Amino acid sequence: MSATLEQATMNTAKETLEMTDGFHLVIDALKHNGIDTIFGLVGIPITDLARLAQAEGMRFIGFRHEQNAGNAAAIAGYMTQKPGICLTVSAPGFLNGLTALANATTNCFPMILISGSSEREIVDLQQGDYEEMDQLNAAKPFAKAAYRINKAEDIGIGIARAIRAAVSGRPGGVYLDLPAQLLGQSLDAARGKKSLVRVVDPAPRQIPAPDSVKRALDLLKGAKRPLILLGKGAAYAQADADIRALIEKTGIPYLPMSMAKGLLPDTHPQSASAARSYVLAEADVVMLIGARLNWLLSHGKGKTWGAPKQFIQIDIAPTEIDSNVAIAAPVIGDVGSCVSALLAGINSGFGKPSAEWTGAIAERKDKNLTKMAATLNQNPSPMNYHSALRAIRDVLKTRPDINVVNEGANALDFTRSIVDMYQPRKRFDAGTWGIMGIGMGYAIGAAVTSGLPVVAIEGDSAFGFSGMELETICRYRLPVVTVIFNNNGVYKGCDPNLNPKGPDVAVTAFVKGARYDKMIEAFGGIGYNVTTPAELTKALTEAIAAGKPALINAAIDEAAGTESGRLINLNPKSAAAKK
Ligand code: ADP
Ligand code: TPW
Repeated sequence: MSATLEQATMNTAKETLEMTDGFHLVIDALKHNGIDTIFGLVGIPITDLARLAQAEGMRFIGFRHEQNAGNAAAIAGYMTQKPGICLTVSAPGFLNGLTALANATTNCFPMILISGSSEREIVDLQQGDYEEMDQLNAAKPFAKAAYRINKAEDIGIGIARAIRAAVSGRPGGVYLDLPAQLLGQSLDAARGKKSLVRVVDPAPRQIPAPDSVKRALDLLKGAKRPLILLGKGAAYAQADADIRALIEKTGIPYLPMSMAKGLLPDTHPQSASAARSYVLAEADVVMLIGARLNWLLSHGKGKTWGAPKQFIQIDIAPTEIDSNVAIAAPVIGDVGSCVSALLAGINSGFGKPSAEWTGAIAERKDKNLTKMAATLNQNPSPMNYHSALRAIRDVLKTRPDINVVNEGANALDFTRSIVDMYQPRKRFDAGTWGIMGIGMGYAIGAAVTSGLPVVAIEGDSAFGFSGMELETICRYRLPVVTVIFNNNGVYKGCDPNLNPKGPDVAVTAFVKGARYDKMIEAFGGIGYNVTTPAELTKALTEAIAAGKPALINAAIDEAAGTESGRLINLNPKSAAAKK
């Protein structure tokens, strides 16, 4: 045998001997699709999967609770249009992650929850395996889609399917079940490589029907008091320039929903935020762009909406249309394609809204802003939400690139209306559910994804749901500054205990004068304890400049705020009293 032939034979033998396994194929399949980060929490059977991810050059961000890892993945998905990946162990780990998956689906964020699971034959006969659970079926009602991969050669196609399900159409959460034995299955390396699938055009553009665009434009043309409502679907779409052009070209006043703040700077002259109740009540034609008429918009009816109106709704999900009230002009497609089609149809015959309408809005805005300025400029002692938020607003104005995470009741409502946003996709909050507990997960996800600082503005109760992740923030040295509005309780801290015979404190009360700043010091972060707006300004400025993990315990008046924030009317007692 010649030397070359001998070498070739040896190579062939080596190739046929080279094997891969489920662990490697999962990582290869994710990397093959441009996914470079996993958020998760290790244990049997996925510790080695996480190790391998790291060894193969991916980032693995390890959390203290799976819900927070899932929230980080979800917000990464919202920021990038690529599914965020959360990796957990079976049963309890999976269930901890499931809340985040359900929250992602509810908010239309693309994410994939990947959980290890027990052997099918044991689970299906309920023979009591370690962390046994029928996870696939448990996930189904809470996810946009749920899949299980049973054979190593299906890993490529299974991950492709999960990616496409997460990001195409209306984005959402996908569950992917990986039985432990799948990860250990070996496969010929060449066959394994061939089985990988790169998803082509995972979220194809969805062009709206021309007659739907014409119908919408006709309605808009005839409007006397038009209004545009921007939702987080509009922010997600990354069609920022066209959305701005549509608003400026038509001259129509607009309202951003909470996470759409900054899509255009909040200081934009056409923003009607400071006259919100007025425009919602008075508008005659309202164009919704990536926003649902759910509870956050009073379901499109009732006192909030005042005068009868007609709706135009741009959405990728056809079944969203007519979900709460009749929609006169649905435009189905992705926001980018729909907005550019509308823009193309706006010609010189398209008049700007009357001075009567824009003038009336400007008048309300002036009045409300003057009133708000007077409230913000007060300096009560102890400080309250307004004086503390004035300080935060002024610092954040100097750093429009900073990500803002926000949760709580009063802490959420006041921050939303007082702290202006200047850039798209920089505000992440309690969202569609008004859920508490997204704080540290979103903060970590946003810091890792953007590489930019995060300021998390947190009610003391809200913070408690994810507070242990301060250790994660310190471990990864993330530039996250957490500000706690500490008023000693859920909502307020001064409720009386209504059971004088019992040993316990009021149902809303926490330990008084708690020092959350000491928590971060335990992990090597920088703690600040502040009691005045001036101290808050100094601490926040310093902490942002340092770019290191920090926590500011901002002690505010325990009587400040209201129960349930601005949702007082949703409390059954108040709702019953109104009837
Ligand atoms: P908000 O809470 O800000 O009002 P919602 O979460 O209620 O926003 O609504 C977002 C809407 O945007 C959903 O109905 C969703 O189907 C839609 N959506 C998400 N992404 C896109 C997209 N790329 N194009 C069009 N619609 C989208
Ligand atoms: C998962 C109910 C809504 S707001 C809130 C709770 C517990 C906390 C309010 O107090 P906080 O804010 O954070 O101190 P502030 O500024 O008013 O003092 N569990 C979940 N989600 C929700 N929404 C709740 C409970 C709730």
